Amino acid sequence: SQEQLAPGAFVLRAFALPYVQQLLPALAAIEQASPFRHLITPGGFRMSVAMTCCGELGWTSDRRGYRYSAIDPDTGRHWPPLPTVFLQLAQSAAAQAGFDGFMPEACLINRYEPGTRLTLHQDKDELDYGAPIVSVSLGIPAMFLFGGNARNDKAARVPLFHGDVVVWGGPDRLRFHGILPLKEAEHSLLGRQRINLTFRKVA
Ligand code: MD5
Ligand code: FE
Repeated sequence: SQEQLAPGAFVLRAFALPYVQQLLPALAAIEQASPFRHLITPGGFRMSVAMTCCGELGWTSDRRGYRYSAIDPDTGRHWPPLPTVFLQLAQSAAAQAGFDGFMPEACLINRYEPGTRLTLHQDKDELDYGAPIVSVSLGIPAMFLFGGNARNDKAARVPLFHGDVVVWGGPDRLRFHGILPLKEAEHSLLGRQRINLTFRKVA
């Protein structure tokens, strides 16, 4: 099923389910090459979300700022390449929402455990705001906060479940958004965690 949250925001419920069996081993290999880590924000706070990346570019943060980089600062090596199944999923979801020819350079991988949250923010480190962002939810459920173009705009709450994909494009690409602290839960394949993949065209 397809829900439209806003003119440029589409929830594709269960869209990723046919890919899960191939996604999980690919994810395990990425984790082994570039392990999850808790990044430090420029303000000095440790993020409660654990993160890694794959693709030509990965997103990272430290006291000096946020940036995309071809090198994983924790390993000194390139990020692992984007697995074919990741690209196939991202491109077919983007096309389903009306964005043909989506070519992401980066896949950010966020890991949440019960209690983990992501405070309201905008994603503004990409140069090409015309391209969509594709987000894939796996594992235990989360409550997504979909805000407006100003931090204080009231945010809608959208539950996201295992296999759901959201595509943000056009006018809704720069909305404030976040994730409420996850409730205690266990998923049959992923255990006590939620994994979120976000595919981005950076440059
Ligand atoms: C998550 N991750 O569930 C979310 C999914 C992040 C992040 O927010 O920055 O890693 S991506 C949600 C998103 C991305 C871009 C635009 C909008 C939402 N939006 O305009 O609402 O871990
Ligand atoms: Fe974000």
